[in-house]
Amino acid sequence: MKKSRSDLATLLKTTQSALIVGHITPDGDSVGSSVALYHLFTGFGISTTLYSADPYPYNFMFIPGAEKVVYELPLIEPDFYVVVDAGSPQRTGEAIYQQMSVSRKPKIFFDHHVSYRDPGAFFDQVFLDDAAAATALLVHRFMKQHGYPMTREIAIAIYAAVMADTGGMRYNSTNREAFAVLSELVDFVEPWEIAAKIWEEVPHAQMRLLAEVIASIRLLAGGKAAVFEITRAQLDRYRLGPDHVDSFINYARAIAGVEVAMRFRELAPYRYKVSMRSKGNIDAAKISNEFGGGGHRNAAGFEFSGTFDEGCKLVEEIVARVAVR
Ligand SMILES: [Mn+2]
Repeated sequence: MKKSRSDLATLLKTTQSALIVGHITPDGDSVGSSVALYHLFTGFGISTTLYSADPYPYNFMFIPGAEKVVYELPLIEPDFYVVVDAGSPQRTGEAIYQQMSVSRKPKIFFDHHVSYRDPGAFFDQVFLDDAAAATALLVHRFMKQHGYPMTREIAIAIYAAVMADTGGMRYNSTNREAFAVLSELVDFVEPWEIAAKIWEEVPHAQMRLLAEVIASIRLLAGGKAAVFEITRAQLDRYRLGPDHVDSFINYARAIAGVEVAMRFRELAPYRYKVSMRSKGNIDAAKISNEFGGGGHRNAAGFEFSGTFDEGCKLVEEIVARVAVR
């Protein structure tokens, strides 16, 4: 027998507890969307666990409520689960994915990634729109739809998430809805303060590593691709985590003539997490799908086995193939 489908608005009135999870190596949208829902749920009197498999990035910890995050799964199961911004339920992390897979509790999905084909098979209710500039905007739509009042805490979370996923309203995903929602939220937040918290609290060690990385950028495919590596030794030397190097790719992408920037971050010997940012004509999601990864048109990623030099060779081939127009 097919289980009856649950919807979030009803769950908020009929349940006592919830667990919210974003994706592994969380970004600002994952954190902001999670925290916004955390405040919404606790406002309904729901005991809410804000869970993450990986640490929240340091520059989004200023969002009120982000400090509530826990990195251990609670022993008691919640009445329902919410997954945000993850692309697929697997990208929430191994432990939580296993738990949700065997659970009969309702599961809700908020996302704007296109890579996941059949969310209805896993989730009871799906808020999915790949035209949304950030998952947090889908949270905002849900609140609007039900007339839930905006608060300062929720506004900060949503504002920060949208700023993060649009690169400060600069990326291709930036649209009318993003501007309209931020404009509405200005009644609740200080825009300059949020921008400063996200981008202008850079540790000195991070800036020094950035200088090293910028000097190492390789231009490939006739200058269409900018590629660089971040090794584990470098992160160790500067005592930095992956969240400190997330923004580096934007400097590679900013070089004139570059259509796609790729960052090879070493996970283990001969194993890299590759992040891609493209400017316009190159479809990053299409490239990453070939490697079993996913993402958006202008921001995608995958894992790569081999040396950095082998990776560069592959980038040359791929870009030569996809950059034809
Ligand atoms: Mn997102």
